[in-house]
Amino acid sequence: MKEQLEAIKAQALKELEAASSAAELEQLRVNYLGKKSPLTAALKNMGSLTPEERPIVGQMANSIKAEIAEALDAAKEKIGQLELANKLEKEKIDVTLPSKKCACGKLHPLTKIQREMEEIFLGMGFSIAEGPEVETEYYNFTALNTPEFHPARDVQDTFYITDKVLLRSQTSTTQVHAMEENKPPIRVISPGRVYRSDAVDATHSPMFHQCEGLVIDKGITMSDLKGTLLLFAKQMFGEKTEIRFRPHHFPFTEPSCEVDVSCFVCGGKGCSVCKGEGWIEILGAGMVHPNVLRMSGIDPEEYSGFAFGMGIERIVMTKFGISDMRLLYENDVRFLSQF
Ligand code: 2NM
Repeated sequence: MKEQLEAIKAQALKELEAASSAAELEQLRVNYLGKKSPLTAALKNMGSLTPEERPIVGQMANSIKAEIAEALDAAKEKIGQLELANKLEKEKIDVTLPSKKCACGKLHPLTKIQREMEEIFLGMGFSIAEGPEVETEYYNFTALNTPEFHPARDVQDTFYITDKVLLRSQTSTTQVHAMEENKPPIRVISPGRVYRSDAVDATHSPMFHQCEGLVIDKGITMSDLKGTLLLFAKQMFGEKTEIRFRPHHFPFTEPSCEVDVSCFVCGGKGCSVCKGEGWIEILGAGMVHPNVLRMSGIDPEEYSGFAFGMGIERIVMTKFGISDMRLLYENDVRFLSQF
């Protein structure tokens, strides 16, 4: 019987030694310490022993049980640590690996150029004035010295909401508010959306973006206008850019002019971008008409000012070589991702 018990112990310890997982250990615990273990079976045969032998064998069986239990605990501990180490090794993350590149959104080219313009004029001391896109006829036309029967006022050209309320056709509406609300000196630009009843084609859209500018102070002259626009052109189109003024007419300025920049592609020699001209028209400008100043409460005897206006689409298109304006409104990612 003793030999039998010793053999069970030896076998149990050998199997424990060889076990390599918590599941195997659990199986060994059931096998050697459970109800159907060989130890239990051996103890059931105690009846065949003499009364003297019984307590000795009983003690021996108990101590073997305790030894096996102890060996099991030790093996459990060892395997637990091994399994943890394996798990840690397997789940190790290299935080120094470069991350996956995610598809990144971009600014719309119109937004890009508008912000670039804002930065340039903010740098010259202008502030940004924004206002409503729904305006009255007064702010869109009358306050800007546009005669009552001027064609621009026609329903053919302007979107009217009622008799007197319309979608602004220029952002100078905002500048009229600026003149009414502030005392000179005034230096503002007003970027934003404007609306004109135009059919859609490669160069027209019923909604487009403008950036207009206004400076009013004592002694402002056409040279201030030229200096400001030259600085703007150089920052927008490159340091070598020159500008030229051609006489023009606007109701809100006198004198008025159109302004060209030397072609930023060929430098003025003539190429496909400037259509052989060497110059690209980018804006309209002039000295603010005395009537405009007077109507907004500024004395034209004391103050003078210049103003200018440009279409943002036209500048985006020339700068990026876009030949069809519709591309700017379709939001095709294949197009937008190029800028
Ligand atoms: C242009 C051309 C010339 C202009 C005039 C004004 C205001 F409010 F002072 F009268 N703002 N912008 C102006 C002048 C706009 O756009 C082609």
